[in-house]
Amino acid sequence: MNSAFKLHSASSLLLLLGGTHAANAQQTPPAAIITWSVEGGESVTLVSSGITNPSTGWQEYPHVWTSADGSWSVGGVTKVDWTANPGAAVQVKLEIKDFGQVDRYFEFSFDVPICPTVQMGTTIKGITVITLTANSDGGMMTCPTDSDAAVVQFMGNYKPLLTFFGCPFTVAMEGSGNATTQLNIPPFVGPTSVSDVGSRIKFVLSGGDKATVQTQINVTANGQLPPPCLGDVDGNGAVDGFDMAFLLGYWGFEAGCSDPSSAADLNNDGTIDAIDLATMLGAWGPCNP
Ligand SMILES: [Ca+2]
Ligand SMILES: [Ca+2]
Repeated sequence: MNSAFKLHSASSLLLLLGGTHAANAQQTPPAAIITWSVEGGESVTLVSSGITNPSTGWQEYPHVWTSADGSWSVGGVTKVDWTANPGAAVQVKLEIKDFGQVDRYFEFSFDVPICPTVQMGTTIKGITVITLTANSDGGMMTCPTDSDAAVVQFMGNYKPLLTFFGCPFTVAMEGSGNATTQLNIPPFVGPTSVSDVGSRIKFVLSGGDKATVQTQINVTANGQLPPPCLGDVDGNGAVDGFDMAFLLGYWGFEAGCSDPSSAADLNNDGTIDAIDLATMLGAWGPCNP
């Protein structure tokens, strides 16, 4: 520890003793990654920080896109239930409209962070409902012809977990109206830990028609985490000097829930500050003595 760090630590303690607690700030959520491509064109990646719905506590990532010539549009929202800790729920709704006269190939992916990470083994289940709304000429949704195509593929930790609706796949209507197909994903044992959930969707939609894709994925922790020891950052069974040095080393940091520094954000308000230091001092000593 150099002298500058000691000085910094000392002034931090003085700040604690003399200052007032800052108002709780909303924790900065990590970004979701949403990617789309139309007609096999270059993929467009959107990094969205989203908003927290104050009434539900869910994190919501809205997304709306329209083509430059107005021939197609995509709208929807991805929602993540962080309050389900130690599990998580993810809902995605996409509405795709092809206003033109030609069939178009749409491709989407999304990856949303789960905070905190679900650990101790996971069980995953889900459901996808695809609805085709056809105009008077009828309509059709099919999967593309490339060999790796999947109409819906579920991801965890950025790796494929399950692939469904492999080609050939068709939802068709004669005349105007709706055609719906539903996919239930029975519960299955997932990865040991899951830090993000996503899906991949590819299909061709006929001109003049609309498709709605709604997906829900639930991740449940199989095991029980050991009882928490607030302030024991390194998990050595005591709140001690290492933990204090860690906290002071990240003093003033904005701690996103996926950042290593978030271990020192003991009150989960997104900032490492005097409140956390006071909490640590209050818990000083062995865990569960
Ligand atoms: Ca410790
Ligand atoms: Ca804090």
